[in-house]
Amino acid sequence: IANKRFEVDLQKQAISIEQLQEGISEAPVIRSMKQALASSKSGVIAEFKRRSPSKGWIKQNARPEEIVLSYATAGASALSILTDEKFFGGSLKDIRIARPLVEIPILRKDFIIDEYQLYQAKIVGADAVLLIAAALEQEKCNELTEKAHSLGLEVLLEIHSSEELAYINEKIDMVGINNRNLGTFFTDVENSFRLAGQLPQDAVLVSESGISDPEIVKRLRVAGFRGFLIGETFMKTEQPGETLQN
Ligand code: IGP
Repeated sequence: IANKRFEVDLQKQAISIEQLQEGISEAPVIRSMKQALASSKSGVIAEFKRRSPSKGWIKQNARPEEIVLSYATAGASALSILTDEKFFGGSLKDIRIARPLVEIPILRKDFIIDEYQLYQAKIVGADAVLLIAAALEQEKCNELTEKAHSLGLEVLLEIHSSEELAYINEKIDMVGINNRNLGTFFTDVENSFRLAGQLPQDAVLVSESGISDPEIVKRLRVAGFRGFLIGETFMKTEQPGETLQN
């Protein structure tokens, strides 16, 4: 079912869930991001994004063909691919293109509020999805987590403050602390250190946003973080993969 028209219709949510369900059996088996982070060396989740609300265009014509392989070769443990079109200039197609090029797990990074988006993620070959506590009622978040699991997708739950700790439960695969305030776009990695002590010891912890140098990664690792989600620091350079390598 992977033809050009399909891609456009999928993005527009113009294909029925029933039809997508048929396609799911053809979707690739998941590569566990949770395991990749728990076991691997770098823990870096390298992000592909062309623009952001805070920075505008970072790399308008970036092609996943050129960047994701260089991320993987440079030692990324996983990829994060922005599929939001309006704010991040991404699309589901970026995941479809990236999937056969790398073996590391791929996170669909988007504002997920509906199960349809989980089907989209699975169909194009994502292994995990982001669920943002600030964008979801707790019950809805639990529902989407269960649905994601039933489709063979893992969940990275994003929280930003201690008020959102209640969203964490044993079903969540990975917990991300966003260092970016979604209201002001201001980033402060200290947010990860502040919240680290309040998080379950056995959770796979990810620090997200505003990570700009290897020293910070070292300190985050000591604080218990296993994953480091890094976008702009790589994307703004000429050769994002080489920047990760260095
Ligand atoms: C990456 P940065 O500062 O390294 O580019 O950040 C990632 O954490 C950021 O893109 C992000 C995001 C999000 C984007 C974190 N949570 C939710 C969109 C939606």
